[in-house]
Amino acid sequence: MSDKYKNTDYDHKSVEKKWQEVWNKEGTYRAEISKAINKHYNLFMFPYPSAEGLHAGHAFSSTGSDVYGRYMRMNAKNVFQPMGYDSFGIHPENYALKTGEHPTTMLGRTIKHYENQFRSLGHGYDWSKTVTTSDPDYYRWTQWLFIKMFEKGLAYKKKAEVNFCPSCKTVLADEQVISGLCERCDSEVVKKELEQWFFKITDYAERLLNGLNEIDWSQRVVKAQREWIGKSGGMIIKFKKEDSDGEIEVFTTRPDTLNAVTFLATSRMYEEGSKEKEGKFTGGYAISPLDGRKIPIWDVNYVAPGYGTGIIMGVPAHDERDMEFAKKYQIDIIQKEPDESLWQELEKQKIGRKQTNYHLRDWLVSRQRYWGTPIPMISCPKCGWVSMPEEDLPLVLPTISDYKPEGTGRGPLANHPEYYKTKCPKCGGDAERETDVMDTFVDSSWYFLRYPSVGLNDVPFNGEITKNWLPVDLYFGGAEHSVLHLMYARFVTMVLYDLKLTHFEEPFKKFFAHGLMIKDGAKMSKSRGNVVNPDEYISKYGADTLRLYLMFMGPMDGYPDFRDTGIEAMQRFVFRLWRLFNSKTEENNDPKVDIKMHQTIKKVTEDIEQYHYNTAISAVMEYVNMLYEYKPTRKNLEVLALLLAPFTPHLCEEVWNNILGNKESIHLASWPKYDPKLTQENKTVIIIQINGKVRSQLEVEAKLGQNKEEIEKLASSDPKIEEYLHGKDIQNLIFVPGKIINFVLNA
Ligand code: ANZ
Ligand code: ZN
Repeated sequence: MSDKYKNTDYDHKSVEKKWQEVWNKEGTYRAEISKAINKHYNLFMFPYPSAEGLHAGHAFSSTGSDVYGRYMRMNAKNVFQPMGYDSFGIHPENYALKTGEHPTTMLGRTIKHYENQFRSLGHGYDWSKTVTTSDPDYYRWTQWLFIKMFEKGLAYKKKAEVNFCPSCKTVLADEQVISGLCERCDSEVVKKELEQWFFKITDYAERLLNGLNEIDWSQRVVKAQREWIGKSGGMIIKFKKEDSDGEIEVFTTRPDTLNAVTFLATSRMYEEGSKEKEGKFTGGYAISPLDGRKIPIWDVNYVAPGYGTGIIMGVPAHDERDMEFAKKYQIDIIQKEPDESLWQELEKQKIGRKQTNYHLRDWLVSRQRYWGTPIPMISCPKCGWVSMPEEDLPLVLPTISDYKPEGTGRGPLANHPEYYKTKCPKCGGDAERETDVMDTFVDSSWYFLRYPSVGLNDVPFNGEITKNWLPVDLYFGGAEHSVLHLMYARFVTMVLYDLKLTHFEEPFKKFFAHGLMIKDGAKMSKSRGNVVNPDEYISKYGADTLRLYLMFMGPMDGYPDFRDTGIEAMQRFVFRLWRLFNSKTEENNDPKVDIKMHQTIKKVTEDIEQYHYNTAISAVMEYVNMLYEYKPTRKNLEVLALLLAPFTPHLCEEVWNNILGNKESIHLASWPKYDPKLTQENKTVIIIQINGKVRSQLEVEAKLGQNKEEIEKLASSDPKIEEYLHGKDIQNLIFVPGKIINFVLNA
């Protein structure tokens, strides 16, 4: 063991910088793309570079993904962990408008900063395989994808009433309208009739639904996708009009309630997000097919056009919305029990026909903005819509300065004849390019296919490489993408499968939805002034302390609370680790320590596999306590370094090389194995309280749990507890053997 560390404090700045340079130089995290045996494709959702840099939420979630990737690498997996930038779209464009720069200039700066931050966090990305969606080398293939969609009849243009945000001056997909308001700026969304491009995702509704049974995803995300697809089995029922030969068809999931219908309602007054039910009697009547009753026809605001037939049968007795409406307008209410036999009856008499409906709508992919992938379509007066020849791609987005949206219903490119005036690829006559650009979700719908093939310029993704590396083994990302990005990526993958370009229908075998980090008990926001800038914390405490603290705060899928006092306590723990690694080792110690070591390996292994990083770290802390008490063997320290390597990669690399004297990177070393004979437990859990409030817990040998002094010692060195004790006097200590230890502190 080297002497030079004795009594020296741990200098995170020089250690972290040194190892980041070494990893970069030696390509420690480069995947061997050509050698795909035992592969693990570890993907994290790439960010929008639409601010000066990453925020602490990114640091939290990306560390969660990195820990898993590092763990898999130490388990002999050939890990591929890339990073890139979702750099087109309204988020970066708005940010550029704010800073008064052209998006290209702005992104040149911010992307560099994002990359430096990812590096300074110590993440093990393969930087030789990065994608930037606004780069022509990338978006030429997004355009290629659009053309494939068009050729397959899955891209079409139609006049549609669309959601329009007057403040963002653009069209929004249904998913981007949250109870009538724009998801980005909260302005009230209005309806506009515009010609729009759509992708026919509805053709895939049933497959998108069935595929959910095949994948291992966070259950809340699966549930959100099911609901978004919204399959319902129902019936279309025909009503005759009273005064003409006309017929009205309604869609219902409850034909068994037809005997209690008292009105029909059309969608003619439909409004998005309105709460109060409104309506107007049309003056017309229909005839109930069951008993010939006269049924008034109303126009109402709560029936949506474009779902079912856009007309409903109102059954106040069995439907709450209809009841509310009927009461308000004094429409009859008939109390009759539902009649199951009507399902058969109505079909037999040809009054009704069974129909399956989906809530899923076609994906609106055109945007009247500037900063997006240009749509490679040409409108010819003779030939109609013609796609560009593939060999002419990329269709480069021109650099223009008047890119601010005007809200006229046409994008800024429509002011640039030098861009849109062209010739028809079919007949050679005068024609015009589409001036809308694509929704950013098209860019991100296929980026995971590009990563392993980055550098190949003649194909979007190489067949052999794709066969070897896809699907993604673990996708780590935010639950807010449950229905947009994750649905679109699945859809696009299925289309490519049908085109025989991929061998799988589901792109992400596993998806883990991480939680959201908060600060001092509240959501982070600029107005609250509680936004955590990871750079400051890395500089003050080091990336390892930050990583360890982020992973220790709470469950990865919860709402962990970031507190400055917490990270300070974690820094003291990191120093404690450092002193331990630098202490003298023994050749043999108490057999208890060996048992604890094997139990810790088991616990950390099992916890990491379930992303329970916080409890894995707690187990390591208990082990550290024991090593302080009994003096470690060299083996004990080796195991400690290995178990912590995914969490504190720099410190462990330093220890591995310069204290334990190994030659290769700890991150390429093997994960420790435990001996099952040594891990059988006889344990109790001691609850640790501060002033009667539960603050942490200890898992200890049953016998040890009876010992007041020992438990006091262990409990006070738990960083969560240390944080409370720091600088305070203990007035009283209450100990219930085997159960509770309560520190009573003065105020
Ligand atoms: C009569 C009835 C009686 C209904 C009852 C429900 C309960 P899901 O499951 O979402 O498919 N509906 C049909 N078309 C609609 C539209 N365009 N806008 C708003 N509501 C519409 O729900 C289908 C049910 O929602 C249909 O069944 C219809 O109301 C209503 F006790 O018909 B029901
Ligand atoms: Zn033509």
